[in-house]
Amino acid sequence: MAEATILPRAVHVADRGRLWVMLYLAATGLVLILMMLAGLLMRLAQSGWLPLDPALFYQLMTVHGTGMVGIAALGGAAVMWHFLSAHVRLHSWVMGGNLALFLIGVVAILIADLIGGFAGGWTFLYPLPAISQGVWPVWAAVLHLLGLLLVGVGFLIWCLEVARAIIAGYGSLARGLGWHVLFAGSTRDVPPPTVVAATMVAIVTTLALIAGAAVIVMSLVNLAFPAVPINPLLAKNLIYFFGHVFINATIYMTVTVVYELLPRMTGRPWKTSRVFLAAWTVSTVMVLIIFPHHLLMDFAMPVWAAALGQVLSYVNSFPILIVTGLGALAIVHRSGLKWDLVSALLLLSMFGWMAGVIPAVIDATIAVNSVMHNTMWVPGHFHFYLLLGLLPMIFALMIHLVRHEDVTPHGSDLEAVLYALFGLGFVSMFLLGGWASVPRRWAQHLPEWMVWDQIASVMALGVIALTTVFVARFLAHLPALLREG
Ligand code: HEM
Ligand SMILES: [Cu+2]
Repeated sequence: MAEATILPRAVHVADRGRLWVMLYLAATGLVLILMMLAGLLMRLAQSGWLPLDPALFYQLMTVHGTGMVGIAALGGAAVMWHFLSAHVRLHSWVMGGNLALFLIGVVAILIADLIGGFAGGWTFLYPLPAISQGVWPVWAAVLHLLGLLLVGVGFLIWCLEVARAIIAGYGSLARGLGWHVLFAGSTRDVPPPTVVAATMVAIVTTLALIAGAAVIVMSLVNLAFPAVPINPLLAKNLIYFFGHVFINATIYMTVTVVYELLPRMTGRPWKTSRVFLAAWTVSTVMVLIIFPHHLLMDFAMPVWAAALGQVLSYVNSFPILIVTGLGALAIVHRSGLKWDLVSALLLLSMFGWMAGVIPAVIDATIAVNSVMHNTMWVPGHFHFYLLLGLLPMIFALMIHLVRHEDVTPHGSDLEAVLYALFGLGFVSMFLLGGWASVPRRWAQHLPEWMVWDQIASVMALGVIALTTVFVARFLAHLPALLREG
């Protein structure tokens, strides 16, 4: 393997940032398994196999949705920081500060949801937090939103540090996106793919978090002074701008593992082409403006916004997917890449991301959305790209960090194959349910729907078992890694 000779192994240099990356990954792994178990409980309840109080179902749904989105960001932050720190100088205390705020926020959210009974969903759509019809007290809604705010502030500081480091290293965010190369044909200071992705993430996540914080503060004011109303359409726009951009950015964080590891494993560098830069710039703009695809059924929205939401959703996903997918294929093709657990996870992630976009694009079509809106199709599409696209990227870094040789032991790639099969089975059941118009977010299902719920429960068990194998491998080596670091 040419790994050590072709590219600098700067990321392997012991430093404090590395320690934080390890702790992030450990926290990600543990919370991930817990949240998956919460998901399993929900699926078992829908299957009719587990009697679960509907109020508890919605609390678990809120904990699961919020927790998973948070964990996607935490794991994504670990991956991106790990690779970005080889290209720019980052202050590692920011990682510690963000983790502290994250954990305090998580405790607040767990108390608010599981003890206080808050169950307004991860989208906390106004005016639901304030109007619970007595299901949860006001303090629970307040505590949940405060917890979210803490997590958001932590990530905002984190994003600003990433932006600062890129500006210090490359001159400006525009140069981080490679505009001097793209528009002026410069060949100097060409940003590597990881820097381009990180620049995009810093820009869009900062904007998302500001909108999120604004609407959370507005909701908190409304909870304290119910006489002060919020324009519901404004609140919904802010929430879905925040939610859409934030969760989308997590996969732009994790994709850096593909840009960095595939080249090392094949000895072929991933060059930054102008097409690559153009794709990232186009997506930077579009990911910010396509969120109205979450409001296609809101008649109060202007028609042009819905039309833009549909058309741009088609265009948005493809540029980065194509440059990443084709780039990965070009690097892997006849490279002699050894088939092991890490390479299998990376290739699975490319598949999961690309295939997962298809049901998303279908749902962003207004004519389809009128039927599919709020059916199981929606969790079908996002579980697809998060479970089979985003998570394998995070697992790939975990396993990469603990393998002693350049490849993992022979046969371990079977674990990735099994994970893919169980995962595909699991998400297909959501999609099939959606196809049959089974509504999403229903604690209890009709007997006709239960067969999909039951198969999904069995598949979820497999997904959880393999996730536990990946995470346990990482955790088992963690003490040794921390001592090295
Ligand atoms: C074994 C793995 C998993 C299981 C069993 C599971 C199960 C579920 C179930 C049953 C629902 C509710 C569906 C409904 O009736 O509307 C749900 C919703 C959700 N899940 Fe998962 N899930 C898993 C993994 C994930 C992962 C990996 C993520 C993200 C990284 C995720 C994010 C979400 C989100 C954001 C929601 C929406 C909650 C809401 O509607 O407010 N899940 N999941
Ligand atoms: Cu969206």
